[in-house]
Amino acid sequence: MSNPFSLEGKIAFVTGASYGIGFAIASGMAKAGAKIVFNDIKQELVDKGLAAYKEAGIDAVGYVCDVTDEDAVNETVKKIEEEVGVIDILVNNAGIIKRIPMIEMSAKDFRQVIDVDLNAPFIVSKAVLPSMIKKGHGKIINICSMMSELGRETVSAYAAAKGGLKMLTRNICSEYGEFNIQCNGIGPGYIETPQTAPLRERQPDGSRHPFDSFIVAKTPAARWLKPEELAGPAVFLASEASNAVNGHILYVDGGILAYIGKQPK
Ligand code: NAP
Ligand code: GCO
Repeated sequence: MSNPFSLEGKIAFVTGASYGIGFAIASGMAKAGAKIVFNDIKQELVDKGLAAYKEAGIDAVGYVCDVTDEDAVNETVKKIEEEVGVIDILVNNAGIIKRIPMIEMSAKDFRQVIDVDLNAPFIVSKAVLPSMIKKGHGKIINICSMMSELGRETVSAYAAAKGGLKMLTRNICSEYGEFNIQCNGIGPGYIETPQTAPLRERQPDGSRHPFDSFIVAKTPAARWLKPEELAGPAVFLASEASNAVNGHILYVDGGILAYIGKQPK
């Protein structure tokens, strides 16, 4: 019996994966046998990503593409299909956040976050679905968030986008499950990446950032999680082992959603 967790012979397209969570997920998928394709907005970041993958012994293929630009996405998916092959696994990872109190946030800023974190997963999923349907299988994994379930100050646009991404995940499952396509989400907890670096910056007196201490108290393991800890769940959702899992958001949060938080001393 073949290994149901293997990704041998599969092509995985991970958006925004020059570094951070995308890079960690792509690296885990490569170790499971997948051929990795990724994109980033700037050539210099694609080059940086290619060097990092090479350093990790991964022969990845990179494309410059802004995931919010539908024409560019369609052109890139066409190029991937011609140059690498039909995409079996899509990870909608690319994302931004703007931490601004809602009443101070411009509509332009709000729209930009929605554009990258919600509209883009729609655009990229729409671009890869026809070939998945033709091929008779496909996996789409949307990188959701704690903010798919919870709100907090200053992240109104991001929470709206990630809440919407949870429902887009469920709708792709509902609309395309009959074509043997599984669409699930991963909801990471608080992960040590450039996106959260401002929340972990040491204070001028050398003490921990208040938000850093807050998250440590809200996480049962009393620590921030690492990007690499998302790779195993992503490989599971990308593999045949999860063919009966659809429309599910797998929270990889160290237990945050289950925990009221440590009582302050
Ligand atoms: P990150 O370090 O900021 O990396 C985001 C990546 O997305 C970068 O490579 C970025 O490229 C790329 N990107 C942004 N806008 C893009 C666009 N329009 N087109 C193409 N690529 C674009 O973020 P991360 O922490 O790795 O997060 C990755 C995903 O996980 C995001 O969806 C984020 O919302 C989600 N997430 C993160 C955490 C966390 O704690 N870190 C937790 C839950 C969910 P550039 O450098 O060129 O902008
Ligand atoms: C924030 C953080 C979070 C994480 C992640 C949590 O400002 O609260 O950036 O939003 O990025 O989404 O799951």
